[in-house]
Amino acid sequence: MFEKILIANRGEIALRVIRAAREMGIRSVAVHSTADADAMHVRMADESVCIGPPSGSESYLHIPAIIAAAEVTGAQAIHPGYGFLSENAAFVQIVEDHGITFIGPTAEHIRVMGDKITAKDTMKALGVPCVPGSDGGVPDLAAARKLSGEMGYPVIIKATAGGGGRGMKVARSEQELESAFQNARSEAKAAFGNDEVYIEKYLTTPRHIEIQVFGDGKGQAVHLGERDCSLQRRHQKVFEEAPGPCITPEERAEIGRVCADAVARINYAGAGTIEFLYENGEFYFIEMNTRLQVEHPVTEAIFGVDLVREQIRVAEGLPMSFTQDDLTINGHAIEVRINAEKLPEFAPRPGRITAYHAPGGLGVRMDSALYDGYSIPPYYDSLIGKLIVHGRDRPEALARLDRALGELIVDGVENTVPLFNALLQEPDIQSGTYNIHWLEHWLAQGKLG
Ligand code: MV4
Repeated sequence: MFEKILIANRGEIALRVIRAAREMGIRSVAVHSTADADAMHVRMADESVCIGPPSGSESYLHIPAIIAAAEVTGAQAIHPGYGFLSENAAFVQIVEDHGITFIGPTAEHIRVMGDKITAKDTMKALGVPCVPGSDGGVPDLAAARKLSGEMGYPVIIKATAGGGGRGMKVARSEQELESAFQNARSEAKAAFGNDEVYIEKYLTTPRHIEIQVFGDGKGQAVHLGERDCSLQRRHQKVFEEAPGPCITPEERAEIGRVCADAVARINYAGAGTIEFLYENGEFYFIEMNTRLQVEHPVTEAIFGVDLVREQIRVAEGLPMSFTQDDLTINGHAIEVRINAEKLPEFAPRPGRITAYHAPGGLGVRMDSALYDGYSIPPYYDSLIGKLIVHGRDRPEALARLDRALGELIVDGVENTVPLFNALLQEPDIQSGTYNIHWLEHWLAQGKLG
């Protein structure tokens, strides 16, 4: 059993991991930049190590400093959280080469899923339904023209090394193909140093439905249903819910079984998310994320499990504490992301928090590293809290969200709370009738001013 683990992250996710570790009797080591000396994760951990100056690349991304911190404190394992080094295969290899356990999947699984063509090939071979498209990379414009003509427009051109929406171009007709193809290539080259692209049929009005999977690394795996994360702005999720308002129990059982079987067969270890586009009752695989996601609490709420505890157990070589038959859905959960951003532009607003009060009561969870008087530094992302509500059904969760937002006080920096107050008034949000374009259309109509 681990006696001490290091958390290579900051903010609310660092607290999330420290809390799970403490409940398991495991001591925690926080690492921090000089800008985060007063951060809550440093205060909450059992010990802390300063690993560098403010910029992420010189601190939370600086592998030698993190390895040194683990070595000097005697931490036996490292939890990466999300972002930063969480999907960096080279980091995982270095951690393991130093005799430290990485709490997450193997370097090889991260590498496979990081290359979007290899990920798709792997999933397809495992029986996961994929978006129709090119067989691997598309070498030149002539090949792109031929395939797109056969498949029919619209098509989407994606970077093999991309993901999360970076380096994608849509071509709605053959006339648009040449510039879309060349732009996708040059953007991919500039962003990832790799200009390989692939092509898919463009789905015009899908929902983003992702399946939570969990493996023990030894051929056992389960699924924990889906989350609907369709409400996004510029590929940043703002509102997530589980179960998906449009997914039937039969659809869940079927796609869940396919996903759990797929990750079992590759001996996947730990938490993973298989992302799909969902349109006209069909699921189409797009990407797999090999980390714990920001929105994992909605899954924890409806299944009553602690996913970080399970990650730590599996990293220790223990079995998961549940089987598929133990996993049943209880009610409905919604998460909203509270970002230090000025609306309607979503412009980052670092600064001092002059008052903070977290909501409470039945079915309310506030994951945040804020405190009264804290200064949000300008160097990192703008997520300052996640409000998660759980109710017996979706209407109860929506009412609870409205009530909890009313209790929440975050003064001193503008933030995204007014967005959620406005969204709760919308009939489409109340009914769960939205797709991946809904939020951008709504914002373009000037609904936030
Ligand atoms: C697509 C698509 C339509 N058709 N692929 C964007 C992020 C990346 N993970 C995949 N993305 C998309 N891939 C096909 N074949 C539309 C998107 C997309 C999107 C997906 C999920 C959530 C929000 C989105 C917003 C714009 C485009």
